Amino acid sequence: MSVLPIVEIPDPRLRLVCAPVETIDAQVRQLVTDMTDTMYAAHGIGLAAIQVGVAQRVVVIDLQERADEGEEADEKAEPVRNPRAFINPEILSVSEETSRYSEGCLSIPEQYADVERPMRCRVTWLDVDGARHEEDMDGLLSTCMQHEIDHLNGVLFIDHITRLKRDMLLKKLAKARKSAA
Ligand code: GNR
Ligand code: NI
Repeated sequence: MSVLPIVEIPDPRLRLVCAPVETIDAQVRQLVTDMTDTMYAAHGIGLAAIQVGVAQRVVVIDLQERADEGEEADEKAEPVRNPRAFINPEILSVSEETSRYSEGCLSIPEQYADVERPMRCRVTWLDVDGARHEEDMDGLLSTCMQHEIDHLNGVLFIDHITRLKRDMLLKKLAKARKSAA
């Protein structure tokens, strides 16, 4: 179990286009394990490999949605962990309809902005055993997957907002870092 340090802006590695995984070997599986540990430790719902400094097309996601809707709901229940790994994920198609979600990013700590994206997407990827999958995604999973695939291409959620909003957000981040230092 390894929790890895998370790369934050303005680290230039976050702007790299990551390379596809050629062989799913023990090293890739260890990366997936470490990324999953890191995502949970940072209380994120997703993580791309470049956020731990590895320029490969690997993503982990766990929306940590409580699977307890119903009469047996226990307010104190731990969220059910259901980590998913996506190797070489690709968007096959997106819906015309869009949605807005207040996004955050572990590489841009504690800053949030509304981002408009296609509401649904169809995604293909390989799992850690090399099996290919295809799935229609919507809701938060669709948003998160698009956010993570952006990371694989060197794109951050702040690239999707107006310059005015981006400048304000970056100023707030600089201020927060200054007062933390
Ligand atoms: O933890 C995260 N929350 C989140 C909220 C809305 C849209 C996307 C995300 S992903 C983010 C973790 C992260 O930075 N992944 O790259
Ligand atoms: Ni992110």
